[in-house]
Amino acid sequence: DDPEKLAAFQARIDRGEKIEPKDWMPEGYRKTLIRQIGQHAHSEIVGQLPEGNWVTRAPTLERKAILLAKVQDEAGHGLYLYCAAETLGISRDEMTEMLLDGRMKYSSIFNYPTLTWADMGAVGWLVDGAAIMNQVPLQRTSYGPYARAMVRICKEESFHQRQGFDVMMKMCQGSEAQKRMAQDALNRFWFPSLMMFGPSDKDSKHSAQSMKWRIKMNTNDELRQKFVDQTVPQAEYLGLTVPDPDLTWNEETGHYDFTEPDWAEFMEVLAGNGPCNRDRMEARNRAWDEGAWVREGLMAHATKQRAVSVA
Ligand code: FAQ
Repeated sequence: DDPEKLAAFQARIDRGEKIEPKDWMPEGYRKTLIRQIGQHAHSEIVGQLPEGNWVTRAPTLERKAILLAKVQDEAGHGLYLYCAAETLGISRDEMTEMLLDGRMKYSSIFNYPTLTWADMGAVGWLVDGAAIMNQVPLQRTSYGPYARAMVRICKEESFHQRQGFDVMMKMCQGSEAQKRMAQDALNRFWFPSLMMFGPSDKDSKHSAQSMKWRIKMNTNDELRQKFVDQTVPQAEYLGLTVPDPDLTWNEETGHYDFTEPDWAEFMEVLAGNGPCNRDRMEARNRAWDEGAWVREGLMAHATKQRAVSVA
């Protein structure tokens, strides 16, 4: 890229201007955004699977309606995000194919199973909680379509987080067995939720450049710390124990000290060897194959309509 153009581009970012689809941008900026927005979109779509697992088994009609609405919101988020990525010159089909053949990732968290109803509480409370922590600052990200998509997505994610906390509250006010289920869900989802923020800053290969371009507004460790600080008092309120014996409030820093997740496990999950990676990819591949006739039908219809309007 031409150094003068690069400098002018960086100056726009530094002034806090939004970059729009038709503006000049460095190839690396475009590629990073496609990677990050695409990964985010795929996460929303794959993220429907662990919760979809409980739609037919929700304990009441009301809980079922709420869960169904949440899962539908996730489909909507995926679609907005694919549209935002499409403004960068890639198609949704291309991104889907890249997900299916392993060239693109989705969030590690969705490779963990949802074993009990309490997991619906833990996913809403912790997974959506972590998602919000990451996404609220992204409302100010430098790429216009991404920033605008985040505004609506964050509103819906807040509702998701509250419904998860509400499920946890009910469980924690319930029988001993229900409390044990809630604690077990927290035990299993705590460290995987901390992994959602990505590797520690010293191992994050993209953070420095992405922050310079304001594609990311914070480092992975900053957001992870904020999440821990926010979530620990919520666990206390629920009467649950965070599964980290070394978790302590640090008067000096004004933050909690906590144990880092097991990064070897994180790398294994990223490499495709988490508990549910194969199931998730199989489900997405099946949906893609079984939906082929719909896509073909729509294309045939569109071609016909075009022919009619030309004639
Ligand atoms: N999982 O250099 P960095 C949701 C990869 S919320 C998988 O630090 P970066 C809502 C990373 O891609 C979840 N891969 O990378 C919901 C890179 O690999 P690459 C989605 C991960 O991009 C709730 C490598 O590691 N949210 O779905 C993960 O600067 C409930 C090096 O890492 C977003 O995507 C991970 N956890 O920072 C839905 C938010 N972490 O591509 C349903 C937007 C890192 O070079 C139910 N994304 N990697 O091969 C971001 O903010 C960033 O992309 C990070 C990673 C922070 C995730």
